[in-house]
Amino acid sequence: MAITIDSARGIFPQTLSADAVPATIARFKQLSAEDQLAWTWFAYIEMGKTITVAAPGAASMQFAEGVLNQIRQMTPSEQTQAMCDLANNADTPLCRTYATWSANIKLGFWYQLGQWMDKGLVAPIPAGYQLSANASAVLQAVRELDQGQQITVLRSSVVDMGFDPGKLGDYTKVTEPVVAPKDLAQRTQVAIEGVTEPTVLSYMNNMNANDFGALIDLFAPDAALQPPFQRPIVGRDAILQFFNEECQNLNLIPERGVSEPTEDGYTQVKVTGKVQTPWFGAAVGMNMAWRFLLNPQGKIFFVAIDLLASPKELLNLIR
Ligand code: 45D
Repeated sequence: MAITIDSARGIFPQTLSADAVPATIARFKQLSAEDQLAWTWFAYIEMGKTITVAAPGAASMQFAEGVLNQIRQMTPSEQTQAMCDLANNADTPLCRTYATWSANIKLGFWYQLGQWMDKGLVAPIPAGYQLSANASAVLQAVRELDQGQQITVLRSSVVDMGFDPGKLGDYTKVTEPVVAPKDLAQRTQVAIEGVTEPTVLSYMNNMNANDFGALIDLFAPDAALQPPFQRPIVGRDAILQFFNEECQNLNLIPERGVSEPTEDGYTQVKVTGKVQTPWFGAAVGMNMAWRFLLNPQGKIFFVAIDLLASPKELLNLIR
């Protein structure tokens, strides 16, 4: 049977990803807009007791500045309304602008609003706000996740707000500028116990160096990359765009893996390890797996990135 992207998605079927994450997100989405905002506030405050968000770089903030200042000048009830509109995916000019932003700009925007809410410059969640029973249950559910899973739920609550980008029609996406790749002298080299495929090692090293030009050269023209809990991104152009928009300054720390030949001269490789996001740095190591399918030329035909169900999964290299 010929290898397709669909068949590739099923390699290393024993890999247990963190299903609790989409399950929690689905429950969160059922809550009212007010509850969603209060829930996010409580989750964020609680998370902040153990880990803190790093202040976003100046570059990522400047794109949201106009809208942030607009919100700051509103009356408190207008501010609350604007935030509820975002949570409701309403069709307002502000929600439409929000929809054009990359994930990092959305996160930076809320990071700033959160600080202003804390200082009382923007309408806070009313003191004594009572979460509904459902919202309290969802908050309890998120407490039981590991930190990597918690920040993934929080990220998704932010990314899914605003007007539906699919309904915007033609628009220009607002993203941070692409950073220059790291100097050769500053680059680090990973070592992966059990894996020697140069393509896999180069994948990790180039991602860590923000060298997306060299990174995309490792992919076959018809390749696909599947981020956690998402559909595969297909084709080199789309994958490169994703790298530029969403993959700057990640820290990939692969630990171990297995590699074996499969049909038609292809090779399948599974690697497990940690990933750190620039938002939390070394404070949060997400437990991840990479499932690669390399073509006979050694190019990446498919790679899935999974957030793992538990640290135990780091040792699961069963084929
Ligand atoms: O509503 O190999 C308030 C790929 C209350 C690429 C608030 C990857 C009101 C290939 C508190 C103000 C990318 C797939 C809101 C690897 C309110 C590859 C604010 C993986 C919203 C490895 C809330 C990368 C705030 C991965 C400010 C897995 C919340 C990256 C902030 C994962 C939340 C990155 C933040 C993650 C969450 C980042 C900053 C999970 C950041 C999460």
